[in-house]
Amino acid sequence: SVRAGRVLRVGPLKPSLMESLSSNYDALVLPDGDERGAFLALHGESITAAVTSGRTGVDAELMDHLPNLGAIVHFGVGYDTTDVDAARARGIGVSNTPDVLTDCVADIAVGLVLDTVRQLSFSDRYVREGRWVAEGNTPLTRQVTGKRVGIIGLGRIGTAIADRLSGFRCPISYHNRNEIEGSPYTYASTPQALAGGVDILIVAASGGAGTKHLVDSDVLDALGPQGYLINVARGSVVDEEALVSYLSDGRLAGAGLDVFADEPRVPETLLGLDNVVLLPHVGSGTIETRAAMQALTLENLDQFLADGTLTTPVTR
Ligand code: 8YV
Repeated sequence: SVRAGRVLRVGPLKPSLMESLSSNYDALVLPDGDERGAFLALHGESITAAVTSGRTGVDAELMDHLPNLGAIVHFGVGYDTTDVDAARARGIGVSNTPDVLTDCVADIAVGLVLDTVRQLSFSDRYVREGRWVAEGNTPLTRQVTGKRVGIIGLGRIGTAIADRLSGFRCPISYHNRNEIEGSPYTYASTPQALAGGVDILIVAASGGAGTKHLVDSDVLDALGPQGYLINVARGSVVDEEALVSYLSDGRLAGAGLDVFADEPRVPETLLGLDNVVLLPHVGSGTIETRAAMQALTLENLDQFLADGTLTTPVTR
C-alpha cells in the first residue's frame, strides 16, 4: 500500500544519518540499476522528500518519476549533482548545509597550502623511507608567510580561507562573478588576471556548469612555474588533464588537491609526483562538523515535513 509523504534516500550517506533515516523516518532507499524502474513505479508517487548529497544528487529524470517530490535535502554544502534548474521549474525546494563546515574546509585549505609549499608530506615520506640517513637533508622549500594568495570564489569558505591566510601576512586577491562591495581584498575580473598576480591560487568556488574548467591552461600559464594551485572545491572547476601535464613537466611548482574530477579515482600520473599533495576529499571530515551537517540535514527534513519549508534553502 502506498503511504503519503514518504522520504527517499538517494545514494550513500554518513552511516549514522542512513540509520536515522531508516529508523526514525521509515525512509525508502533508491535502488541502483535494474531494480530502479519497478521501485519507482511502485513508490514514486508516495515520495515527497529526497535526502542526498553532493556525491549523488537528483537529476531531472529521477524528478520525473517523483511527481509529488517537494524537497531535495542535501548533506553537504555543494549540490552540483542535483539539477537545480529542473527542481526550480517543478517547484521543488533544494537545501544544503552551509556555514557548519566552513571552518573545517578552510582549515584543510590552509593545511594544503602549508603541506604543498613546505613539502610536509614529501618530507614525512623521506624520513620514513630512510632517506634522511641515506641522502641527508631534503631540498629547501619556499616560504609561505607573505606569499600573494588568490582565491577563486570568495564565498563563506573562500572568506574563511582569506581571513586565516591574512594571519600569515599574505596579500589576498580574489575572483568572483561579481566584485564584493566593501571587501578588504583585491578584486580581479578574470581567473587569468587573478592567477597572473599571485603565488598561490586557491579554488573555493561552487561546482556545476557555471564554474566548469574555470581554471584552464591559460590560468595555469598565468600562475606560472613558481605558482601553486590548491583546490578544496570541486574537481570540475579545474581542467584536470591540463593540471596533470603542467605538474609533470614543471610548468607549475606544485598542487594541493582535496577534490578530483572523477572521485575516488585520482589520475595515475599524480601518484608519482612529489610536488603534489593528494587528499581523499576530507575538507569537512571531522566528527564535529559531520555531526553538525547531519543535524542541519535533519532540521531541513523535519521542517519540510512539518510545514513544507526548508531551514537552509538554496531554492524554495
Ligand atoms: C562532502 C562536500 O562531500 O559539503 C560538500 O559539498 O563536498 C563535503 O562536505 C560530504 O561528504 C557531503 O557529501
